[in-house]
Amino acid sequence: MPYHRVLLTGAAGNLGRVLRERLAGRFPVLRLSDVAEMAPADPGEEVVRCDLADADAVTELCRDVDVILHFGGRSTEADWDTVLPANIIGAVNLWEAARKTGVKRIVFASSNHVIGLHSRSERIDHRAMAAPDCRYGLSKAFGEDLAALYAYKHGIAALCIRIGSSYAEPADARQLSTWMSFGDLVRMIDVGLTADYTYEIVYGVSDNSRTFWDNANAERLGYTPRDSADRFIPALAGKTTDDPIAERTQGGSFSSAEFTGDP
Ligand code: NAI
Ligand code: 15L
Repeated sequence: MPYHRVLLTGAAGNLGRVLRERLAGRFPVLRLSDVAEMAPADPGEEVVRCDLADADAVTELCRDVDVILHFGGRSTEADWDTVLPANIIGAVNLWEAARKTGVKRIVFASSNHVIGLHSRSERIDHRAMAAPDCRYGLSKAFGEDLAALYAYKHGIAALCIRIGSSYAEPADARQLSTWMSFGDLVRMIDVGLTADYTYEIVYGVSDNSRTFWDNANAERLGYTPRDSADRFIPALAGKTTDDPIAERTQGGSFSSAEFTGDP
């Protein structure tokens, strides 16, 4: 891989810690960043504490970086005072820093909550209209559009991965549709690092027979998932909720929280 220094934001988080372990030794330098404390640097690592809302600090963070894996930010619903600086100001700062420092590619951890208000009866692909199910989902939709601006206008390629539910194992009936194994997450990141594209949206999901999503765009780019939530069907198929909005929509409980629309 032609990259010398790879920057991972969100390195203290759940997926950040998984990626730190699984990407170890893959690049000459893995620069790890988060606003929270991280374990000290191992050989081949740099650890840089940085708040994404601090534009000057983010510009310094991006110096001498070849590619960014952007996993940092608020990862669940919250009030605007939390979502705005972490995910909207933070994304603006990151893409602007990338432009200023000459970074040419960003792999973005977007979310299924960009399209969470679509019904589970629909099978949608990457071209479906955005239907954010919460402020957090809207901030990810903004991140995707921001990535498009910088891709088409400034030549910073972006792969926006609308991650479903990435955990060691699926936890409930919904995640039989949305689960992405850690192995498949790394495989998708590899697509983001190596495929030839300017701007793409894909779904971050394993090969689940109950998927809500047509992920042909990811397959076209070279993604071949090796895992599936299907072996958990007997244990989890009955693990539904008694919340009709959550059960009807792809975003689940993110959709139903604060819901005051037409049920
Ligand atoms: P997480 O909440 O465990 O990790 C996010 C990290 O971002 C945290 O360590 C946090 O300290 C850091 N962060 C928050 N605000 C920041 C700021 N202002 N400046 C710098 N760092 C900041 O979340 P997780 O599960 O590891 O997810 C990683 C990314 O993937 C997130 O962007 C999330 O939205 C996205 N994602 C995750 C999914 C999952 O199933 N885990 C599903 C869909 C998207
Ligand atoms: C997300 O975007 C969240 O970051 C994660 O915590 C999960 O809840 C996931 O979506 C999901 O939809 O299961």
